[in-house]
Amino acid sequence: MPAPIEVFLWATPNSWKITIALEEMELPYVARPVAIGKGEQFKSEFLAISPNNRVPAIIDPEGPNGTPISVFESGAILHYLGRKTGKFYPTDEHGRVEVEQWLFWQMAGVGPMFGQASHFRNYAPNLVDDPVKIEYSTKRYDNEVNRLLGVLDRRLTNRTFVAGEYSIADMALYPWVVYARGLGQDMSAFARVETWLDRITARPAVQRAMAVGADLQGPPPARGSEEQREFATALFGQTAASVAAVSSRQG
Ligand SMILES: N[C@@H](CCC(=O)N[C@@H](CS)C(=O)NCC(=O)O)C(=O)O
Repeated sequence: MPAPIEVFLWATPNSWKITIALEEMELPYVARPVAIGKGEQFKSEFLAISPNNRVPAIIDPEGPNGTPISVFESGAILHYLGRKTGKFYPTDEHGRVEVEQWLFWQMAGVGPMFGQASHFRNYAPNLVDDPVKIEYSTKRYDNEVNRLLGVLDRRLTNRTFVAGEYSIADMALYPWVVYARGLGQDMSAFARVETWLDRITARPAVQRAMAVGADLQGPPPARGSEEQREFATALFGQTAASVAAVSSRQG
């Protein structure tokens, strides 16, 4: 039995990409929660493996040549796990490029845009008094989510998965796209996306993966509460100087 991979995560779509891959690849792992709403991502031991102060990150004690390796950025982790196991990541160049372009599309488009849409819908209204101030941003990111769902829907015409066989590209997309159901979009306009989501949701490995850490995060903290102040400072007030200051205080 190989030593378990340590997965530094929180209850977030980027983290679930990795638990999905680990479950599907049948790799043993252990979850190491990082409470990002409380600022644990700034601790120096976490920054040593994830210098961007973001989850997910992994430590594989049995990395290349049997030596430990740490990896941050979910796309890099998925590539690493795909290469390590030879699963869900084709080795022929045509298949590989197909998977990579949709994986990069997720990393550069879907993740950031859906993330901002969620911020302006779920968090900003609790932080900004005047709703008019966030109207433009909310619309801007809602439109992007809508456009990207349209791209995915077109891509899934006559396809079961996004890039040939079920792959790390589907694993990267799934947790974000399933999240779009709660972002105010009319999903009936994206019937192929819905079918693809249902197909992946039915996979037992995906169900196990999405349950990991699901109990860690509740709803956004109440407006004006101390918890909300701590949460907003940890997550939305970050600058280079603040990260350096918090990290040196936390050690
Ligand atoms: N591009 C990164 C994004 C990771 C990311 O944004 N993670 C969020 C949770 S989904 C996080 O750790 N936030 C903590 C923070 O903002 O400090 C990846 O895909 O790994």
